Amino acid sequence: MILKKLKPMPKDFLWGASTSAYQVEGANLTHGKGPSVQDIKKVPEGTSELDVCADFYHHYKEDIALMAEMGFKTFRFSVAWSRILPEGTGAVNQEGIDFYNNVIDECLKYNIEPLVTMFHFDLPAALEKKGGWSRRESVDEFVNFAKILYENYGDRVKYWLTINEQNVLTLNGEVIGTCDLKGVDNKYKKLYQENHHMLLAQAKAMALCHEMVPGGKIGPAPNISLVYPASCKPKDVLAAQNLNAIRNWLYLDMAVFGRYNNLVWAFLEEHDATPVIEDGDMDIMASAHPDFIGFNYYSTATVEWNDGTEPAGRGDQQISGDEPGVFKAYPNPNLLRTEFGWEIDPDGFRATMREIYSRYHLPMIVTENGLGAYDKLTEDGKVHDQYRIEYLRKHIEQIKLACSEGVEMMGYCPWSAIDLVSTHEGVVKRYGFIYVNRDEFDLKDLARYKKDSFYWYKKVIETNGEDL
Ligand code: BGP
Repeated sequence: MILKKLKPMPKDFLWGASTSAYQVEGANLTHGKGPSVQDIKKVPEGTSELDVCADFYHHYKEDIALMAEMGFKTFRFSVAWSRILPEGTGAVNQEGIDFYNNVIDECLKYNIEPLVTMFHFDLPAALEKKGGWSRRESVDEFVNFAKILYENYGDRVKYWLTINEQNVLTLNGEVIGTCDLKGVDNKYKKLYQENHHMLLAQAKAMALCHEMVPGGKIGPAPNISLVYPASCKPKDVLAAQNLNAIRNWLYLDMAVFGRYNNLVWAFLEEHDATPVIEDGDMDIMASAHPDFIGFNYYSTATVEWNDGTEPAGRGDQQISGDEPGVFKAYPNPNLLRTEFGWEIDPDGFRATMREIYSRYHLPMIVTENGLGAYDKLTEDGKVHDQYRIEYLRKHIEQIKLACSEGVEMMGYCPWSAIDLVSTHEGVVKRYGFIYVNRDEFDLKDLARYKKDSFYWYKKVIETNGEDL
């Protein structure tokens, strides 16, 4: 459909951007914080440790002031579970509670609505040592953490996200450093049991939010990429449906309808990997409801039929691996790629928004979207990131089109508000509107510089998306 008359963006549209605790804060083993799985993982060769990152822990006032200067209506950040509870359960670290109190108050000072992710890839290492999400106890541990967050911040935080990219945790945990499958007999059995516990924890946390936070709104935050068939061969269409179910719909069907997607269930039966479901679990899943859907979007995925004769292949958040007998990744020849090999597909963004909305009919907020690049700081302190502006402009255009087509969009939070450490590609893969002056190993002065995209996004927000 080509629309000539676009509707204006919703008046209270939440323009903002995102970060996550372990990638931005630094101070990872100080101020009472316990280690998380990210702090004990083997750092990929040639990339920095997480002890400093962008040093948001010490720069948050300056950084939030810059976000306010851009006109942010919201700021999505995550709480490091092990900063609040160094052991994952038990004693609370008051300094951690205070830190996020300060961050929240600083946002509110500028009328920036905090959008808080409860868990973004950084399970406390103490819990991981006991078996992490594979244990049934992990459900209560997460709910206990959620309760502490609601008690402490629920008077000021209205918007909550449960688990960042649970689908990436399940499908690509080894790449992002959240799990180790060496020596595991049936990886599906392990991963989907953990996944079941996370789904249950999410359902309970959503219900508890509605009980404890007056006017609180909560939703999931999976990474959703619509999957295309490589051709119109019927078998390629089946392969695309397979990956759509495994990668996307399992998570949203469960969050919204409280039921297992049938294709995924059949896949798990086939691999002797159905999770143990205790009495009452499915009632809990079915009775919890999100108020909105948060989702991260970087690109679509394309797959072809896989007859099962080739071995499995590994991908990352955006590059699909191969699953024998289920799907095989297919590089889309119609799309350009970022310097880091991720496909760029703004039209696919609209297709993804349309599809999610037609399945679930809930308002949506984009919790991540953006371009990782090797930005360069010029001698006069500028960063000319026209490529990022182009990327974001094309994606925002698609939000405007989707809104005009009746899709309910609440907000847009690109990744990332400020430069931070990538999940597995170091500091050199930058996403921010704000440049942080450091290299992989040379911390320099950590000074903040406004990139060209900073001024551009400020104008976009000022005009509520009219002036792109
Ligand atoms: C998402 C994660 C983020 C973020 C982003 C970019 O999967 O939620 O934490 O890092 O991807 O990925 P990367 O850092 O690998 O470029």
